[in-house]
Amino acid sequence: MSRRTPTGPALTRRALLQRTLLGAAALGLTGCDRLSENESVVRLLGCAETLNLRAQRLLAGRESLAVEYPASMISPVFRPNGTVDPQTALYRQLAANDFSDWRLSVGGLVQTPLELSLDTLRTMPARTQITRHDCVEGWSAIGQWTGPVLGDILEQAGVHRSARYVVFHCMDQLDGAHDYYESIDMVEAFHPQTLLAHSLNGEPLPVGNGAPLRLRVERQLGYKMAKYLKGITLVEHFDDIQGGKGGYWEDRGYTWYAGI
Ligand SMILES: Nc1nc2c(c(=O)[nH]1)N[C@H]1C(S)=C(S)[C@@H](COP(=O)(O)O)O[C@H]1N2
Ligand SMILES: [Mo]
Repeated sequence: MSRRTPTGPALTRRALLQRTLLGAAALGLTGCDRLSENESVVRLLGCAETLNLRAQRLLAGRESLAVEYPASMISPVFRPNGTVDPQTALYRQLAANDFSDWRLSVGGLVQTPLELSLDTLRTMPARTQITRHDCVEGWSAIGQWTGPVLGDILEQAGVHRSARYVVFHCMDQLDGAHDYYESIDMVEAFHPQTLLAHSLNGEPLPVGNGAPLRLRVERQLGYKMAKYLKGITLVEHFDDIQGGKGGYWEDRGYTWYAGI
């Protein structure tokens, strides 16, 4: 996996894990300190993941920014991956009308549920950022994303104090049976680079890359960046959503916190 940044070779996952465990030991973190006592591999990975999240937040800060690149570094082709042309009836129908009937619903633990049209989202104050996308399968691409900051939309809806996660519901099914979905915590949701992108490289999002709207969570791996959004819900926990692990790939074994 390419992990190079302008500041030098970045960490491999293994190095990050080692560093995380050392850092955690140095900081005297508790809770995952019984790793030697014959814990199962799954438990070990679970602990390592928590340490990864905690270490990133401790060492880099809640507000640390992902690297942004100059326009000259934009990849000529931003490879579409995963679902590239959703076949669900809902998506086919909405795409046929150029998404004029599509609405993004924002609901769950909010004061004012919202239904936002693409026109509304396109005319909201937006942020543009050029970032590198890293897929767990081992490829990267640099693209320019534009769209409203998720935090602005959440503020508009008024997040209830009991909300702990934002869940993203998608219109595609990789296996023909389960909707793709993802989730992030409130720190990630209100991060200044977390966008609902409607444009890639200055053009409306192509179908391959998630039209009409997709999530950008720049400090995490590609699978967190839900494409083909239809709704967002604020929840206290995600135990009762599909497999209960917080995402389509998480339900199939990937880690929930996919920090780069
Ligand atoms: N709805 C949906 N979102 C998705 C996926 C998908 O299959 N369906 N694949 C994920 C993965 S693994 C990656 S790497 C990125 C790919 O984004 P891209 O198609 O713009 O390259 O989208 C992520 N978001
Ligand atoms: Mo990916």
